[in-house]
This record gives sequence, C-alpha cells and structure tokens, in this order.
Amino acid sequence: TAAIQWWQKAVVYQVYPRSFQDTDGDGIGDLKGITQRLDYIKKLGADVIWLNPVYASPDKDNGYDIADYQAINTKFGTMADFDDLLAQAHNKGLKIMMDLVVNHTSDQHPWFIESRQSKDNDKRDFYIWRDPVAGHEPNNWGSFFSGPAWQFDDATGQYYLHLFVAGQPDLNWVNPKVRQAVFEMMNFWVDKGIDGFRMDVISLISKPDGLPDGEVPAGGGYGNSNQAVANGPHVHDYLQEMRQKVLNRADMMTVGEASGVDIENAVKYANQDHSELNMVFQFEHMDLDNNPNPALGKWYDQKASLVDLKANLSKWQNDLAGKAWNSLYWDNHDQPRAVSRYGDDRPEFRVVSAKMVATLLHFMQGTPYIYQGEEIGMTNAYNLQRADFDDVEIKNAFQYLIDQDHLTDEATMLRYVHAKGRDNARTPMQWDASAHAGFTTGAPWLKLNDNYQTINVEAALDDPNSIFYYYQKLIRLRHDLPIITTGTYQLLDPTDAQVYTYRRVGDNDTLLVINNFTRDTLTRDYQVPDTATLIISNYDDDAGTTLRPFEAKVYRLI
Ligand code: ISL
Repeated sequence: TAAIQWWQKAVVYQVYPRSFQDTDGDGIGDLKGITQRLDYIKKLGADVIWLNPVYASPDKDNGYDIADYQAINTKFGTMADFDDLLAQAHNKGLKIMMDLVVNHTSDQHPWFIESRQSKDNDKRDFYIWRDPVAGHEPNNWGSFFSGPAWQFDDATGQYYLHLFVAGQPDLNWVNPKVRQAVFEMMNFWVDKGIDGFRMDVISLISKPDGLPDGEVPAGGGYGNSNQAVANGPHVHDYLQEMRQKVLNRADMMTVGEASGVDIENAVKYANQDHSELNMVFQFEHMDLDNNPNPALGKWYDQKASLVDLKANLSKWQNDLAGKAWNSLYWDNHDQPRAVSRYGDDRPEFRVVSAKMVATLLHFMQGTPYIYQGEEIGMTNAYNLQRADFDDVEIKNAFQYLIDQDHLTDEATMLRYVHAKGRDNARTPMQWDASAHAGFTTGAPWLKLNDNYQTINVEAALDDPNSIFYYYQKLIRLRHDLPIITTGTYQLLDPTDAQVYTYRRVGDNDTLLVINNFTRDTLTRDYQVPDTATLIISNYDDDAGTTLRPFEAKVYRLI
C-alpha cells in the first residue's frame, strides 16, 4: 500500500472571499478580512484553506470569469495583501489552495479581446470558434446556466463556445500554446509558494472531436453539453502534461472539480501513481435530488432518499478504495446549506441534525471539505426574494425556465431556489449579532440571512455544545485516529431508509458510525459490545439501542 500523504490526513476549510469578512466597508469581503480571521480557522483545526477565485474579474460569475490570472480583484485588495495572507497563514501552519479556472476565461481577458478581432489573429485559436450551421448555432449544446452554449460575434461572423455564461468563453486546450500559457501562469503561483490548486470544471477542458450534438432530454430543450464534453478524449493527457510541467515542481495538493465524472475516470484522475490529480469532486450525490423533469435539472425541493444516498456514497467509498482518493463534501459555494439539505434546519432540530450530517461524512475515507458557515450550522436563506438574488445561474433560471419557457410558475421556482440556489451559500458569514452580522460596516453585496442574530460565530464560541466545537472534535479525531484515514469502509443495512450505519475496519480496531437520519425515535440493535467506547455523539448520554431524533454516535471497538 502507498504511503499516506499529508493531504490524505488534512481537513480543508473553504473560504468564499466575497462573503467572509469585509474590512474596508465596501460591503464585499476582502483578503485583509481573511487574514484577520485566520485564528478562527486555526481554532477550528482545519489544515488547508481553499480560496474561491480572487483574481481580476468583471464578476459576471463572481470571479469564475477571469480577466487577469496574475492580478488580484481590486474589490478584494492587492497582490501585497495576498502575499501577506499567504505568509501569515504559513506562520500559523495553515496551507492555502487556490482556485484555478482554466476551462474558460473572461471575455475581458486580453487573449479573448485579441481572439475576437479577426480570424487570422494570433490568439484566434486560443478559443473555440465555429461558422454558423444553416444560420444557427454550430451544435445543440446548452449552457450550464440556461440558454445556448454559443454566442454569435458580429466582428467575424462566427460563434464562440461558452459552456457557462457568454462572458466565459471556453479555452481551446487542443492548442499547445494555450496549454503553455496556462502552465506558465500556474508556475507564477507555484513560485509564490501556494500549496495547491482546486481546478474548476477540469473534466470539461477536452472537447469531443467534431463537437457532436448532445442528447436532448425528454421534453426537449438544449443538448446535454455536460454529458457530451465531460472526460473528453485528451483530458488525461493534458493533466499528465500539467503534472510534469507544473505540479511536480512542489509538494502540491490538487483537487479537480469533475462535473460528469464516473468511477472509471475518477480512478484515472486521482490515481495512486500521482500522475494526474490527488482527488476529484464528484457530483453524483449532488444529483440525487434533481427534478424528475430533466428540463428543470437541479431545480427541485424534495430530498433524496437515504437508500439512494447510501448506495451512492458507498459506491465511491468502496470503488476508489486502494485505487484513488475521495474528496468528502456536502456543500460549497454552488450548493445549498448542508443542514438545510440533509438535516432539518428548523430551530428544534438544527443543531442536532447539523452534527449528525457532519458525523456521517467525517468518518468516511477521503479528504473532508468544510464550507464557511457550515461549522456553525448556517441555513438556507429563505428570506431572499427574486429581486434579492445575485447569482447568474438563479437569474437565468427565472428568465429562461420561467419567463420564457413557463416550465413551472414563479412561486414554485422560488421554492426550488430556496432549496437549491447557490445564493443560499453565498450570504455573508455570520460573525455576531451586531448590524450586518459583523461582516461589514457598509451595505453588504448580498442580503444577509435574517437568522444571524441567533446563528453566528460569537454565539457558537460561547456555547460548549455548539456545532463549532463538534466540528473541532471531528477534526481532532481525524488527526488522532489513523483508522479514519486508512480503515476499510463497510456499509450496514443498505435498505434501512432511516438510519445510515457503517463500519471502518482497521488492523487493530473498528469504528461503528450510527446516524439517525430522521426526526423519529427508533430502535436499532447493532450488537455493540460492553467494551466499546463512545468517541463522539450529539447527545450527552447513550440510550443504547434507542436512537433519538437525528442521533449520531460513533463507537470504537478494540
Ligand atoms: O453550480 C452548479 C450547479 O448549480 C454546477 O453545475 C456548477 O456550475 C459546476 O459545478 C461548475 O462549477 C464551477 O464552475 C462554474 C462556476 O460558476 C462555479 O461557481 C464553479 O464552482 C463556472 O466557472
């Protein structure tokens, strides 16, 4: 078996800079704010901070449209602020992982400004240009954020490809000059001493030859570009080249966001020869609660069944074991809040269910990711109305799916957005009960969740039974007990629709992880021997075979 690497024992804390901490009163979080809060992250116990994009950007998609990869977005500060953040993080023993967005750039990036000028421009082939076919788009692909994936450009009479919004033209990775330019840019950051990259939609960089139409969902609409593009013909070659030209130059941690990844490709991306990436973010468990009408995609408000969730997470645990490394996540800046989606965010169940949801994930094999606010049980933002949303995905969904296509009514869509919209995760961090939750002294760029007076960091730190201290303990246990990193995973009772129980089996000990996923009191007998020790629980006593609402408990059997 391969030696354990540092990133296999690490816990990552994700910071969404725009919403973390503002220091200059412009209502937008900044780098200085992150530096000020490093001690908080240190207190939690995380090892690595993943920063969402902080580069120069017109912010059509909140920084995922980059105009200059080697400059800091002025809203967030300066390169000197970044250098200071990196140095202070390193002083405290924290590592920094940067977001790398190289499937596409902004349409304001100098490469694209040149590329669109003429068909014989030097940079023309940096992007994917095609002639119209019979007066319309070159193929049927839809954008991830509704509408077509092609934009017609008058200057040269051709379309360019954008899998995301029109301000995010896709780079042409077939062109060796593109790869060279990307690798040089990455080396600039490696030379600065950053510790890793989170690679945005890296599974989409290699487009299929001939750009064939995607499958059209039952009920019509655009072809499925995710399916058509994901894990394309050269993606593994490109990543191996990146490994050699960039990643091998330092001891980096890499995670590829891999939309459309299956087990077979994950085993290649995250292989244990380390010729590509350390791990990927897979999406299958994120798709279990999609709308049964494929035209509505993720927009839905019903929970996934626990049996399906078990089957899926267990497949990833079992099928990557010994072959590749898992990432473990419930949420991020693109997903609703974990407690709202998998637990129960009503006041009487919020704390206990947030701890249960955390327990389920944090005893699995892989590298856990905690999204800012998850550690205090921040919830979805039900107080935001249509006019309050900032996210382009949400705005486009209302515009295309409701106003244009009338796939459902506006009130239903608002319910779906309250369940699944990305702005649930993006409302400002709730630090205390003061005005704007201590996030800013100015006007926040996005409305706060109106529950900040009860749910905030100050309150969590004052309460020894808080979700915060529970996460702190989960992280400490992972650092202390090697079995959490190395043990074999075994699911118990796959058809139990109420309780998710699994074992982790090591050479000398076993962990038994029991999670009541319901608000009911249940009885389950796992034949726990008297010699077992309870190492963590979200109740303050052990009721044996009785499982109280959302009870989670972990026994160590020696
Ligand atoms: O957000 C999603 C579902 O609501 C995903 O489909 C998401 O678009 C996909 O995972 C890609 O996400 C990444 O790239 C996007 C950016 O908007 C996301 O914030 C980023 O995480 C384009 O760069």
